[in-house]
Amino acid sequence: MDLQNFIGGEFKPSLSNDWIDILEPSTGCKFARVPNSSRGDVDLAVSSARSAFPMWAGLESSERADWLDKIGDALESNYDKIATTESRDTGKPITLARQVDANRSVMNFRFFAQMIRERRSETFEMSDAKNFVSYNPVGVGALITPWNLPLYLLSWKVAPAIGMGNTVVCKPSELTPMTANLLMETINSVGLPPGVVNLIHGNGEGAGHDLVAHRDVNLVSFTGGTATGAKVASVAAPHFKKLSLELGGKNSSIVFADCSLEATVSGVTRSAFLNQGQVCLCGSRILVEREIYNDFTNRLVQSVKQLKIGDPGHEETELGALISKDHLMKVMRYVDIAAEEGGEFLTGGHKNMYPQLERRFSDGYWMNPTVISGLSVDSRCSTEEIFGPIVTIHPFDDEEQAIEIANNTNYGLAGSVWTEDLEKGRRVAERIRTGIMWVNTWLHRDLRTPFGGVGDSGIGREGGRWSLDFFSEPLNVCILDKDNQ
Ligand code: TXE
Repeated sequence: MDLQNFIGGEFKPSLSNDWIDILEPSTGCKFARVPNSSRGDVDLAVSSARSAFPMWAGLESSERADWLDKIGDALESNYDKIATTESRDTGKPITLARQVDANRSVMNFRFFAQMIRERRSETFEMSDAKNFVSYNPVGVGALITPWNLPLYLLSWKVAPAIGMGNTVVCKPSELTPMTANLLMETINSVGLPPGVVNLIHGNGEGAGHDLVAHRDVNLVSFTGGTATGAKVASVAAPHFKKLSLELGGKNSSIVFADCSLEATVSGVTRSAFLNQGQVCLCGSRILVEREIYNDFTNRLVQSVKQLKIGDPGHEETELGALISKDHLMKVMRYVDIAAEEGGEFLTGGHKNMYPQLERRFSDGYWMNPTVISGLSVDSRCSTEEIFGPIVTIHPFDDEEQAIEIANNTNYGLAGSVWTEDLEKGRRVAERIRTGIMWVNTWLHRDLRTPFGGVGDSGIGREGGRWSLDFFSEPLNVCILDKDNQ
């Protein structure tokens, strides 16, 4: 299957004759190709978005909200196709693809449709004047997304961006382009005006870079790795493009002795290994109060050993394949690093690296979930983003020490605290240098809340009104009231 770019309401062949193979992570087999788009393709896509901008920006926000609902409804009718496509393209379990990718992508469109309808302009009265704040679209947006939650993250950007009156060019990850293509088919099927949403395929250094650098792109919303985020920022910043960067994470799950043990073991396991640990919010360093360290560690190890790894298409599968061979190699390198750093493998490790699977998966990118103890909290495995099924576990003595350890990475995206003392939970959570903390839960998302990180985890916030703010420019009009002078 050869995918095409979507420009000006049409699927168009790329001007380049260069292709990128799309491989199925569970088998390593090629099943599609995407064009490795050239600068000429980027120019066409940006110019199409630019041409559509005045008409689209001129609509009433309620009209744009109606379009979002139409897209959400059409996506919902493709619910099963989204889930199976996403599961195949990413190697993630089908149940996860349904719950998160299919479900939440539909929700993103509906949620932002409602928020945009309810949004009111603000006024600020002075004794002799009145200020009216309105929110105007920024212009053409570049929306660049990664491979771990392809459609979910793309819909999270497209919906508020076009809802606020911008037109956009999307650049999905070259590793997982299938559901982005499906979204374009959906957008085409509902008849969204041509040029409002465009999509180019291609690699990051080429099409991604050219899109960010394009002089007619006013805004860049990027989710991906920290090193890439730095490159994107260095290209966008000199042109003062509006920029939001949601980057990596190294998040702590802080377990206190007074936690509800069973629920915590299950919550911490899920937080460590969901999507094979390939979620920027995953809790990949587990800090446990010393009093229960041995007991908790034993229970965690039992829980991890019970995780069902295998065919992503099976209903009972809990862990699938990693995204690519390169990524698997990068993650496995941390097993070597952990051994060099003196870690003890409680699950996985060199002796138990690969799961036993059917033959057809022998060329896929598989790895057993790995729990490592005995490492220093400053070790590379405990402070660097691995983005795979590897976690480290460490004891702590008191609240202060837990907070200190949780804050000793350059990242600051998320984290969780597990305790029956909710005051303590909140107190500790509020002292972590990060963007989002959960107490006794994880990945419990209210779409109205801010999402984003600090430090190496990025700049800016999206989500709820923060998305609407990012995808718009506030304009204040101050009118003198002569009668009150
Ligand atoms: O992502 P990249 P990669 C982390 C994780 C992973 C690392 C690298 O640690 O190991 O990042 O992953 C596009 N200009 N996360 O290499 O390269 C690229 O084509 C413009 C965390 O797959 O950051 C893709 O569409 N765009 C993350 C997108 O950026 C560029 C999720 C992300 O790719 C570009 C994924 C450039 N110069 C990985 N170079 C999270 N926060 O959830 C690449 N791209």
